[in-house]
Amino acid sequence: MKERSLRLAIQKSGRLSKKSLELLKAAGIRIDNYSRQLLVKAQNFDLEILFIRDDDIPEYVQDGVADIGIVGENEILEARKELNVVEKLGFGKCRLSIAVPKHFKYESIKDLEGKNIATSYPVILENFLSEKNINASVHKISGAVEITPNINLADAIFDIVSTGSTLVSNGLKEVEEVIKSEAVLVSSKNLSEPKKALLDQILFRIRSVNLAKNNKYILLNAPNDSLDKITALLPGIKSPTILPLAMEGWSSVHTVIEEDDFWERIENLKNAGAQGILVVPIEKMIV
Ligand code: PRT
Ligand code: ZN
Repeated sequence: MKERSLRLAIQKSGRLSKKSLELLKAAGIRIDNYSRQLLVKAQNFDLEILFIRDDDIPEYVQDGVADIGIVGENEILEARKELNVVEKLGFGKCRLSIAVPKHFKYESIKDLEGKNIATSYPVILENFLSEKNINASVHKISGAVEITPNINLADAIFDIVSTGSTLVSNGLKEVEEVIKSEAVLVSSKNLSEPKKALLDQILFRIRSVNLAKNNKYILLNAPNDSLDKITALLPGIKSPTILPLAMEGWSSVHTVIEEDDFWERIENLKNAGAQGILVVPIEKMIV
């Protein structure tokens, strides 16, 4: 019997859905007509996509109902499932923090002793409190955690924070950052060899896409007597390409630089004599 395709679980509708689909598309995996279906086959890759709630993804992947999944690290830690985290994906970034009403005189974690804390992530919170030797009562609440202190249901909350504006608009302040999280690609611990090979192919594509996103192709002109200074400022994948310009005494320099320290590097390049700097996005990058 032919083994079924590799099956990927992604969030059906929520904060990670759009980015997960965009990543598949950028990796050249085509899925048509996916609206409102639970399970869809990719057009041009031996892959099925299962659309489910994010809370269910860790369990489905552990049990082998899906082979791989895209989910927030927070959901994996909370679910305590045995999974392999294959790759961090760089989207869905947030932190999970403890927050208290803004007038609460908070000096240290000891101020949480004996308090009631509401959260949708009791496992992560209990681990943190026991690591810090704090006895507090943890109440599991499934939604709108941020309103509980205002209605006297809790003294503090533990929740996902991204910009922090939800906390502020509920009169709360962030006092302890417990973990950082982002979307990750996870896989079941017992994939068959053919499925592992498919996963490797997908992973190779995802890495090329994400690497390209974090890098820019840069072209600039420089007088030949500044070339040493300029190439010293450019890391490149190997080393920069240098081509003579039609104008005597000038060259064109091409290389790849990382997005992170981009502006700082451009500034240094200008100071070293670079002119006509062009910066171009890269679509895929294979190293
Ligand atoms: O229906 P389903 O169960 O699939 O979805 P869900 O409602 O449980 O999850 P969803 O779609 O809200 O979030 C999915 C994942 O996105 C989370 O598990 C996190 O890994 C990640 N993520 C990233 C976030 C946020 N950022 C975020 N800001 N998840 C939730 N939030 C909430 C947060 O709780 C707060 O109440 O957004 C609100 C606004 O945040 P501020 O700080 O920007 O105001
Ligand atoms: Zn959920």
